[in-house]
Amino acid sequence: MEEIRRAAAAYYENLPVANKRYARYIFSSMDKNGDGQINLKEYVEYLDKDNKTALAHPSLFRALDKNNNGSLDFEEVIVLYYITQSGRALFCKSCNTFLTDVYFSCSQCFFKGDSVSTFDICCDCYGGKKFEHHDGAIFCDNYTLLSRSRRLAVQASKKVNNLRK
Ligand SMILES: [Ca+2]
Ligand SMILES: [Ca+2]
Ligand SMILES: [Zn+2]
Ligand SMILES: [Zn+2]
Repeated sequence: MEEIRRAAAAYYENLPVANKRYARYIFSSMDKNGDGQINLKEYVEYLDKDNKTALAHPSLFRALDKNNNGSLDFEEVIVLYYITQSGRALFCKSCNTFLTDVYFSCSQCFFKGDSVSTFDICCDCYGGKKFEHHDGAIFCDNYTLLSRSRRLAVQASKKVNNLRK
C-alpha cells in the first residue's frame, strides 16, 4: 500500500487546481457530519450511492486508513481518489481484498485482448493456492506483466515500422 500512497501523493501534486478543488469537493460531500474525517459509515454510504460497490468493501477502507484511527483524513482520501481516477481499483478474485502493491495475474487472461477482465489474486491466495481458475494458467506478478506488455508493444511497433520501409 505504501507505493500506492506515494503514487497518489505525487499524482495529487501534479493535478491542475480545478481537479484539486474537485478532490476537496468529493471529500466534503463524503463528510456528512462535517468533522473533517470520513468514518466507515460515511465511506460506505458515499460509495454505495455512487454504485462503486467493490470500493465500499471495508478491506479498502482499512487499507486507506494509514494511521489506523478508524477514519480517513483528506490525505488518506486522496489515495482513494487516485485509485478511482487511475483505474487502479483491483480486488482479489478469490478473497475480494484490495490488491495493494504486488499481486499475481493470469498471463493468458491478461494478454487475451477480448477478455472482459483480468484474473488477479493477492499473494496470500496465490501462495496458499486458494483460488480456482482455468487449467494451465500461468501467473505472473504485476511488475513482470507490465514489462512484458511493454516488450510486446515495442515489438509490435518495430513490425509496423519494418512494414513501412
Ligand atoms: Ca465525518
Ligand atoms: Ca486515518
Ligand atoms: Zn486473496
Ligand atoms: Zn486465466
